[in-house]
Amino acid sequence: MNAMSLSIRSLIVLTLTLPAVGRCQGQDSVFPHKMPEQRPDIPLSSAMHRMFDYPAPRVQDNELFSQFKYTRLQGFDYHNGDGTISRRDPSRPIRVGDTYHIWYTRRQSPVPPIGWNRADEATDAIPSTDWDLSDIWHATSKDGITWQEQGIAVARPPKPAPGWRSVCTPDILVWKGKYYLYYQAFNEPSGLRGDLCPVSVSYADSPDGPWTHGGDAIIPFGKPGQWDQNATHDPHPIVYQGKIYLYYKAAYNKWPDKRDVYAVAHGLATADDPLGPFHKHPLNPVLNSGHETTYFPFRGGVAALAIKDGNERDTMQYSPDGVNFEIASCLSLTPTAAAPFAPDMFTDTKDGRGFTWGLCHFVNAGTPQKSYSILARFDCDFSLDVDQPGFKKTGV
Ligand code: AAL
Repeated sequence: MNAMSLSIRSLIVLTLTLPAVGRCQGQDSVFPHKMPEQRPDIPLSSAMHRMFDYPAPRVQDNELFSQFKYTRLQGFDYHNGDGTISRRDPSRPIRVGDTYHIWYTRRQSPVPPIGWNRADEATDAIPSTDWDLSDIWHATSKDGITWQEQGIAVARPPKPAPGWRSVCTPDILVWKGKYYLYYQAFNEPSGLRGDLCPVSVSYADSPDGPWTHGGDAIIPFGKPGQWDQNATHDPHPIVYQGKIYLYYKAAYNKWPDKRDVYAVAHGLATADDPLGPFHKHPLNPVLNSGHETTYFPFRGGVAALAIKDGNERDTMQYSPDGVNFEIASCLSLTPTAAAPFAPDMFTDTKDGRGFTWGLCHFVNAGTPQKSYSILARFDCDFSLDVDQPGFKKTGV
């Protein structure tokens, strides 16, 4: 799969054409068109009835629709896929000078993970899941495709400090010239109660470190019975309205295996200081779907990509205020753990311009017995400034 490149253009896209729905042309609105009025004298099926509830254009043909092209990254060694090394959950890339920087979960263990359902057999050397026994690593690139691994940014602290078992799923904030990494801190193997973990933070004067521990449990769990009582995961900060807007995920009823009542949602916590305190928004949760968190400033509001989990998975959503999200488009083959390179994600812009690429991960790259994940690049067209060839918003 050297320089593997899967082109979504080769897929046939079925285009639903509604006569009164035009192309997106407005400069100020994500939803510039209205559906035609429903005619009460014409009987409708359920499907056609609810069509009139949707703002138009939806599904595709608007500026928050795109397809995705995936490219394997160069420069990362995976030990010939024996499952003993894994990279996943990349941060969003940032550009400093002429260099891109990323941070990510990196597991290197003598054996591949044995599986969450055997977590009670995990030891200090045997990982349960792919993100157990991990550290946060740093890599750099000049072109976003070929990467040089630079080494550990944030290591597991000694037991019993929070995160001694695993630190993973980082994301980055640049705020007033300093760099902040937010990440999950595990005190037990994933699959036991390890996943019921909160967020820690470390900071540095340079993307090259050194990183100083800045706090634990900075997004506290909700009270018993609340949606985020057990976990605050996937921390994902942007700068919006002069504040740090940190989105996070809580998965409830994930462990033990009660998948019939499993659900995910995303919350928002805001702060004036990267080390906190963070204040949870009273309307939390603000997104009802998405296994990981992907948010970016778009026009005057905030857009969010919901992937993998939930009734609204595989949608791009838009909110005029960072809180009240509506589906803007339905997407196919979305990037998992998407981490876009949006140059204005920390500039407190009032006119977010979107992005054309980012990083993501593919899980289960190996066999079930030798499981590991790889990082990949995706290209797309959620940019208001750059037309990506081959990603026309009208589809194929
Ligand atoms: C990821 C993230 C979180 C979960 C696990 C590791 O994709 O959602 O980090 O805990 O899976």
